[in-house]
Amino acid sequence: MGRTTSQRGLNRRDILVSAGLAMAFPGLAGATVRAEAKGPREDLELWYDKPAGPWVEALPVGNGHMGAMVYGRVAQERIQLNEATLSAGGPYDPINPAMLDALPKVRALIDAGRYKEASDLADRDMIARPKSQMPYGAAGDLFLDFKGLSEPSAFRRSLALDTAVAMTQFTCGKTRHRREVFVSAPDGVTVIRLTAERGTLDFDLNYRHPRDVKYGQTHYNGTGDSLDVAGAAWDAVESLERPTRPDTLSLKPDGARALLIEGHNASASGIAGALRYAVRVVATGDGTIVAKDDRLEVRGATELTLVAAAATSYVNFHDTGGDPVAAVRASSDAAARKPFARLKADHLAAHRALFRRLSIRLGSGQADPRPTSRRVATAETAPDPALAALYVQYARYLLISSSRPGGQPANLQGIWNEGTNPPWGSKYTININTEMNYWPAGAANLNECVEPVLRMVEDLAVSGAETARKGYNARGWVTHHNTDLWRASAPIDGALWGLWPMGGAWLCMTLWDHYEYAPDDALLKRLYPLLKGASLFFIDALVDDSKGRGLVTSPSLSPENVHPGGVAICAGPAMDRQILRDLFAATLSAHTTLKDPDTEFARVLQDKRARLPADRVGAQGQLQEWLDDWDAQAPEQQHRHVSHLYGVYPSGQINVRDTPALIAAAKATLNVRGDKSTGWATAWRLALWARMGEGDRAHAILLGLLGPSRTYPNMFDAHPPFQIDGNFGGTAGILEMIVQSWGDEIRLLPALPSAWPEGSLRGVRARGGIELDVDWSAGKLTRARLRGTPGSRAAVQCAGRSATVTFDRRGTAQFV
Ligand code: FUC
Repeated sequence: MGRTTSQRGLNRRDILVSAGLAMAFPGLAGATVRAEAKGPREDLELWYDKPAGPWVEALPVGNGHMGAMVYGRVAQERIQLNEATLSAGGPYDPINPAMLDALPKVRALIDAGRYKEASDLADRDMIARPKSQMPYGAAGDLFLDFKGLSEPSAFRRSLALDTAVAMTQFTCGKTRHRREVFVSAPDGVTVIRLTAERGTLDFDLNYRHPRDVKYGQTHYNGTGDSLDVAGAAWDAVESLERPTRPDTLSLKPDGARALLIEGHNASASGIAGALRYAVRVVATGDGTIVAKDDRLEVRGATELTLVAAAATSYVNFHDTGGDPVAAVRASSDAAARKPFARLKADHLAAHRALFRRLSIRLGSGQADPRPTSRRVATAETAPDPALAALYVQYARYLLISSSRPGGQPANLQGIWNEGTNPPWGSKYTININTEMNYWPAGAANLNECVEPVLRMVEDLAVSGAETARKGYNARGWVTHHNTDLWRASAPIDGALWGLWPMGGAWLCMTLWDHYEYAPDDALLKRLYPLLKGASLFFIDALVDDSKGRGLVTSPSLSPENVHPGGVAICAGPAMDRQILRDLFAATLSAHTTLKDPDTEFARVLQDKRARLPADRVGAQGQLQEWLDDWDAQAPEQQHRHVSHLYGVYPSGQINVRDTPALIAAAKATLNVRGDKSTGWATAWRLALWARMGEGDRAHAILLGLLGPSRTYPNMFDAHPPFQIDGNFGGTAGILEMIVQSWGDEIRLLPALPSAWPEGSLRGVRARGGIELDVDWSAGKLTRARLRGTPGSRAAVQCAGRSATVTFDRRGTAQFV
């Protein structure tokens, strides 16, 4: 579709996002916010009738900088904290000094079909030192140890997605307790508000240091009401673990009503911890508040507000010289001076400016009256369309809470992680997982949440230029399958996983997609050097295939999948060719739009693009994962990664309109791979079937994703264990069932499942900077309103009917 700018002033209900946010992120300048309340029957709450037992029952809150998990326990409330830059280690360059010498030898072994030897040599001489990257950590726990409470009645804890407030309410004796927790983006602090009606609040606030935890593969396999949550007893109390406090940890009063915690991050894999961190908690309210030794004591209060700030000395990936104590003092004191009502009002406004842009109703929209955990427990067997809609809004909530302009991108667990030893280091796995985190951002009308990825890629273009030069003697920049807070870009873990030079290129496509959803000249100017640098690397690093089939990446692999040679290392897997076709096309498009005078670069890039081998259909009618037809002999036939289907989704290179033969081959591949996989891999299968127009198949897969083997009671995605990508990928897939935009066309209800005959989706976005409201009934479109740039046009189609709509003076258009 034509290049358009985001619509402005289209609607009286629209309000502009704050100028500050717009300045922080140029792509946002023209974005609008709908302050309209959502449909009256939208179900926007997670709720439970028991306190959280395990971590995956606690409720997440966050502002992209701080995250917290709220347990809603009675006698001892536990609020587990995270700070987005509290990772292990410090600045480091892990490049293997032998890498460049090994490169031609590894390539020659691949050409000779001696894959095992190539893999062994790459393991020894190309994989980084250390071979692991730095894990994300945790910022410890706040414990509120209450005195004199008894077994509660009328217990309820909830997370309201429209307010981003976690609430716990219960009655002990005559006293009604109410606890609210939110993380404010405008004030940069976690706010904990406690009230007691007809009674008092008497507690000590304690802190437990970050520590290793046991990550269960907790599997909520229940289908009945009793298996939904483990829960915690009302008087459950966890240990403060004082005897194991690290020597580097200090807890002390910092003024009469404040507690200051200072600590040091961990070392990992021989990289010394270089960060200091600080947490500061300030109490305001009635009663007696005293900071004493390592705690805050509160007695006889009826209303109390705790503000908690957290910071580290991280400035950027090569500078750890910040002052976290000054930072937490400034933000916690400023917040503590504001009345609670003001803190909450500012938080609500900032959250709703993003959250209220989209509403979704599937089915009747009536909220199921059961606690959320019980809905999840039966989701696979008793379809609950409103739970699918809630899943979409929860993912939007999670993205807003874990990825905001100025912060870090959402990592494997968003911003929420319990211990210092998380699964896969809670890093950025960029052979699918980080990209998947951002799949829904454009359609879900949360473009500015992509801003942290833009800044991460700007960092990677710096660290990755060193890796390109030292490891490949190439220009431009390269990043492999994983990165971390320190923007490490060399291949890690082992040749089976790490030797894949496409991570940066795929991240570039995440940014390009973002640009397509919200076209903006300033953003394009910022993207172009990144695209050009990523392309330059491949101009230098692509080699001729040994069998004359064109230009290939070598060494590379089809992410994490072993071919019949018993290893993953190979040349020119399908996914690499598909990503490069997209990367080069985007680079050439930007080159033209921005009138880059470097015409030689464009000529070379066009030539290289034309020489990338085309997608191939193999002997089983499948889309070939590798250049050779190895698929049927690959040891793991149901492998979770479906990398060679990148071309179908998230890309649109292979699609039902232009390449039906390749779509048939993609279906053959997916039928062998199966519908059930890890959380994120299930979500990818869902999005693929949706993109191919198979709504009922996509819906069947969705039921598995929403059920208790892939969704925890707090609705976090279960890989297992918890990984947030499934929440985001699943949401992208659901939206893809209702509205698609690819190949310069918008498709309405392209994969609507029979299970959702009624519904509406308002405020969804399409590529080209277009926003839509879509309603349907009895499986048929009843209303489709579009908003776009006045005078521009958009091609729309639904159920075989196509039309080109023109946006009027007010930027509105109607298809139905
Ligand atoms: C990739 C996947 C795994 C996991 C990890 C974080 O390596 O293959 O399943 O998601 O990333």
